[in-house]
Amino acid sequence: MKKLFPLLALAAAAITFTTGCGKKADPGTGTTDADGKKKLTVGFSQIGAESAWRTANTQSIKDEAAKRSINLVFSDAQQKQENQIKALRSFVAQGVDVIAFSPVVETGWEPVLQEIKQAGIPVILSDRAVDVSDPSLFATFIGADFIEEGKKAGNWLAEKTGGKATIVELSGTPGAAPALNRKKGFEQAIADKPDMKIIKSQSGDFTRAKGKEVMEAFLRSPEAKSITALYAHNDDMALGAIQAIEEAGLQPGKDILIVSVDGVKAAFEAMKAGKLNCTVECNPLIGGQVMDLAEKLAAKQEVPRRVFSQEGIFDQSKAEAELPNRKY
Ligand code: GYE
Repeated sequence: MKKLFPLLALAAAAITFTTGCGKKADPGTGTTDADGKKKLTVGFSQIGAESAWRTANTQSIKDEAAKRSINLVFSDAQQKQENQIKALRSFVAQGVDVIAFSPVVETGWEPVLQEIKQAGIPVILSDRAVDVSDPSLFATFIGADFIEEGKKAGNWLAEKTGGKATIVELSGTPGAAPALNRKKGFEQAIADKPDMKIIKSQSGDFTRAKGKEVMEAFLRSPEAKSITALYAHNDDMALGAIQAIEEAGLQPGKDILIVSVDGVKAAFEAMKAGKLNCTVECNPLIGGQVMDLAEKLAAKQEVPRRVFSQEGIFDQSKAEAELPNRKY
């Protein structure tokens, strides 16, 4: 990997030469800073742009890299694992200093992580975890506690309904850590509530469009009339479902109680309008924590294996006061 740096430096110099026309190199781009010192290069493979959460997360990563003058090689996988694997391999080929990525699903990463390990590049898992048997395949995982989020959603609904609800669930991308664990946590929270039942569960792939489509199907099913609550693994799917519920002539937030996860601005607006009842916060603004870890790993310092992001829970009563504070 070391051998590639002179090449990259040369390429950066060539770009400066051909585009600069005598002007000074922009210190925010390229692989060297204004004094010609080598910048830290971080390869980041993002899942896609499936939700407002993801868009805020991408922005946070990019902003933080720019702020620290880190050379960020960013790649968007459009929600496909194969694209992420390609991006990771290209980071190895480019000889980046640190690799960070947000794995779309939990499994299937061993071969590429092995290649990265052989190249001696430290790996940060950002936001989502992987399921691997060899713990040395990544250095650290920074992200939320998805089981805890699911529990918070389940506990809130149990309290709100006095332990009585006929629930439909919109789950996230199949095989994704937040989908698996938000389901698990919610089920744990309602396990001792015999009158709380999930009667349907289907993936809405974390998108608004799919959330709407699946909710429409739920509302066309023979059990439609019995539905009293919706649990959506993210706000975008809940917002899509709200549209479907309204189009079916029902009142979201009243005829069907809705609890979701993320805490994006649009969810707060929907709560203010009485259409969404509760959102469990999941903080996407982890760019600072990711870049802290990248800098430490590049400097061969020790980092914790697990770093948590902080999160809260908000219902309609807190929505209006919180709305102006929302940054995503
Ligand atoms: O909740 C969802 C996004 O991995 C925590 O991914 C993230 C989830 C987030 O698409 O909106």
